[in-house]
This record gives sequence, structure tokens and C-alpha cells, in this order.
Amino acid sequence: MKTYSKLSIVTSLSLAGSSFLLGGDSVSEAVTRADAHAPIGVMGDHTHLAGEWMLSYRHMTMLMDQIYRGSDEVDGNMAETGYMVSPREMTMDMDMLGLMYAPTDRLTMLLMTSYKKNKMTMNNMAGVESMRMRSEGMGDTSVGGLYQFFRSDDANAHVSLAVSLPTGETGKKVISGMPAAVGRDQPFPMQLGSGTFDFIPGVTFNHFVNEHWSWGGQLKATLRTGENDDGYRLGDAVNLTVWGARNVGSSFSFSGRLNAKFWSGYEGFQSNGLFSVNGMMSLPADPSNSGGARVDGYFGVNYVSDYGLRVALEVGKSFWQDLDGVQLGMGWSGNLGLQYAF
Ligand SMILES: [Cu+2]
Repeated sequence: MKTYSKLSIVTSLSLAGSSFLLGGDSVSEAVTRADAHAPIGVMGDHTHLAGEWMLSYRHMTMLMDQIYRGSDEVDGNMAETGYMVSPREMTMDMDMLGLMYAPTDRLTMLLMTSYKKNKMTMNNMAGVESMRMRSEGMGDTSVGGLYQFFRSDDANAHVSLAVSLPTGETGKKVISGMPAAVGRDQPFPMQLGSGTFDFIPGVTFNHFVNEHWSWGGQLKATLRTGENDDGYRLGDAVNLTVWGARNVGSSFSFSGRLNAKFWSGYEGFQSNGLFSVNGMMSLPADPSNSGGARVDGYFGVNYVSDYGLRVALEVGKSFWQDLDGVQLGMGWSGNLGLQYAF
């Protein structure tokens, strides 16, 4: 009799335990539904259950093709920008490889590395294209952890902390073009990393309203710890994003997302930059033309297969920006991602 009652207590406890850990049917379903992961442009949006691994690949691209003074659009010639050389267009491409592993249901570890390709075309004083620059190489690498501090049947929340390691170069040189520029550092936005160890704390929330709808939000900051070897410091940044998603069928979801970003500008001058030659020379080499705020809108699709492979796409456009000084603003951006959990 005693044995029986002990056994039944143990059984009911372990049942209660497993339904707590898995969160019952509604959350184990939430793990496999297409909208269980946020739109692909959001990083560190989800945690894993104990023992799970996830490999991910992302490609992000951004086109910047309009100069702003504050929030006003201006033309790229010297009369409007005040500089002899102004950027005409910039594209930034980034490939990212990520690995996640959950030692416990609460804690998920994250490692992410990146490879970047930047292109910039420049205008001369008259606003005519006069020069092209390219930079390519490894970007920064981040290592961190996500800790889920809240979980219910239909919602969860976690805090995250990542350290960004300075694996991206900060002193890429101009190879050809304007004689005054050759051999000097390419301007700030063309560089591949921050050159410092940075901290990226964040908090993320997900709510699965019903079988069709979900929404979530993430607040994240990037805090720089000092000046890099090339004599300057990147600005700190705060990013707030909120999304809503709708499941369609069992393997697709569609999402809408708003992203607000506030960031401060570069401090200091590139030790081998064009600004040290002539402050009037090159717009993107002047640190006063950096920092600002902008709000972007994204539309996305997530697909999840029965065996754990996810494919997701997101396309976005900036619809409000207020930039410090004179700067190229964001036009549109796209994120493509593959994720495989096992
Ligand atoms: Cu994952």
C-alpha cells in the first residue's frame, strides 16, 4: 500500500513536472508552429529546450541611396551637402552563421559570426559619380546566453546578454580612385567591425494569443567599451522592435514588424582617414555625420517543415529617419534565413 501511494505521488509529481517543463500541449505546439520564431530579422528571439541544438544561416542586405540632412532629403552635390565628396549609394551585405545550444530549459547559449561586403559609390562636387569603394571580410563575432525567466501556457520571456568580439577590421584602406584618398582608411561606414569588445543586453517577450495569432517585442542595447586601434569609437545604440504574426495552415506564418533604432555617432577621427587631410573633403569621413534615429517597417514569411528546418524571409523599408549632420539614409533591406534545430 505504502509503495503504491509513493509511486502514485512520484508519478503525479513527474507528470506535473513535465507539463510544467513542456508547458503542456499549447506550448509544445507553440514550439513547432511557424510563428514560434520571430521574423528572421530579429536575433536571439527564442530559447530552446534542454539538449537542443540549432544551426542558422542568414543573409542580410541593405540599400542606402538617399542623403538626408536631419529628416530632409537632399541632393548629393557640394552645394547641398557642403562636402567635396558625398556618397551616392551604399549597399551592405552580411552573411551570418549561428549556433545555439540549450544546456537547460531555461538557458540557451548563442554563438554568431559574420562576413560582410560593403560597396559605396561617391559623387564629386557637381553630384556626378566619381569613385567606387569596396570592403570585404569577417565582421564581428558574438557569444552570449539567453535566460528564460518567464513561461506560461501561451507566453514566454527571456533576457539575453552577448559580448561582441572585435573580429572585424576597422582600418580597411582605399585601393584605387581619387589620388588623395588612395592608401587612406575608407570612411567609417565601410569598416567591418567596431574594434572593441561590446556588450549587447536585451529582453524579449512572446505571446501566443491563439492558434492563429501571436505577437512579441524585443528591446536591445549595444554598449561600446572604448576606442579602437584606429583612433575612434562607435556609438552606442538602442533597438526596439515589435511584431505581430498570423499562422496560415500548419507550416506558414506571415508577419508585420516595426523597428525603431536610436544610435549615437562615431567619436574621434580615423587615424589614417580623409578627415585628417581636409574636413571639407569627404562627407562619410566626418564623425559629425553619424548617429540618429529611424523607424523601419518589415513584412515577413516564416516556413517550418515537419523535421525542424525553417526558412524565412523579411523585407523592409524605412519610413522615418532623423539623422545627425548629413548622411546616407536607409532605403530598404532584406533578410533571408535558414534554421535547423536538432
Ligand atoms: Cu534557435
